[in-house]
Amino acid sequence: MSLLKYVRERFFPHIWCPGCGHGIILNSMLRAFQQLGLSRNEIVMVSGIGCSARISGYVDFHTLHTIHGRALAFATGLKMSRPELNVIVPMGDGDALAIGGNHFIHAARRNIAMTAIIMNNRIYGMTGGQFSPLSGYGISATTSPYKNIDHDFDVVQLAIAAGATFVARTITYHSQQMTELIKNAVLHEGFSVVEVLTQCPTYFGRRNKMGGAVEMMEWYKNNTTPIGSKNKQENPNLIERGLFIQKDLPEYCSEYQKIVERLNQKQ
Ligand SMILES: Cc1ncc(C[n+]2csc(CCOP(=O)(O)OP(=O)(O)O)c2C)c(N)n1
Ligand code: SF4
Repeated sequence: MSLLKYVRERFFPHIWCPGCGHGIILNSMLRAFQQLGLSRNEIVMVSGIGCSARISGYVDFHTLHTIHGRALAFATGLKMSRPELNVIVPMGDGDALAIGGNHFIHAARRNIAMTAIIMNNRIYGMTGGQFSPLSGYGISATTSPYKNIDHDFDVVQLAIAAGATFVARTITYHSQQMTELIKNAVLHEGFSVVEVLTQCPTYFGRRNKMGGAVEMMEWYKNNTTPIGSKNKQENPNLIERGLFIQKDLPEYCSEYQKIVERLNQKQ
């Protein structure tokens, strides 16, 4: 069945550059919702600011396009008042982990049931290609013309350490794996994180001489491997992809509801 029912056709053509990975993520995400049989009214998409965050304009769910770095804070308020809705929060690496880093770790720690999708292109795309905390050492960006001397960190490890109960990573090349992971993330009763390594050919690719979108997708394909694979043992520098952790812990809204019920009984 067509995915068009989920899309606001009146807002097309979209703003993304040719070859940008954000469109692939939108596609995989919509397939996940369709396979779960979700209607438009059951989904709320909350985003901040960035090329990635523009995604919420193109989907015909309940949507909130909020402020840079604060999507998870808005989403938390929304989920607390309407816990029955599926809250999806797509964020760029800057949005989620630079200005929004504090909100990210605390949303993970609370285990509130929503799905954070980190669209990690390792750069600030929207504002012209400044380096982000995920760019990594030795990367060229408009703000590091002599190469970046900041080290990056591992989003998956950070999310697990902060308490996220579902943490996965994939790449735009593996769009079917992305759909599967997003489906399971949405079904998970707790804070779920899906990191997608994606290409920004306009800024990251061009400045770092990685070629166009196809070459960048090939780079990610060749430099990632399934979790625990033989390939990883032989090539420790490969980045693992797949589902890293899924565990059951009390969910924030349910715990809050228990307090409300306890107090109501007392009265
Ligand atoms: C409070 C605030 N600070 C800074 C900005 C400027 N700004 C807009 S988008 C952005 C970063 C975008 O990068 P990312 O979140 O990684 O998304 P991408 O555009 O790469 O998809 C910044 C710094 C802003 N809009 N608001
Ligand atoms: S600047 Fe980069 S992230 Fe933004 S739309 Fe273009 S390719 Fe995508």
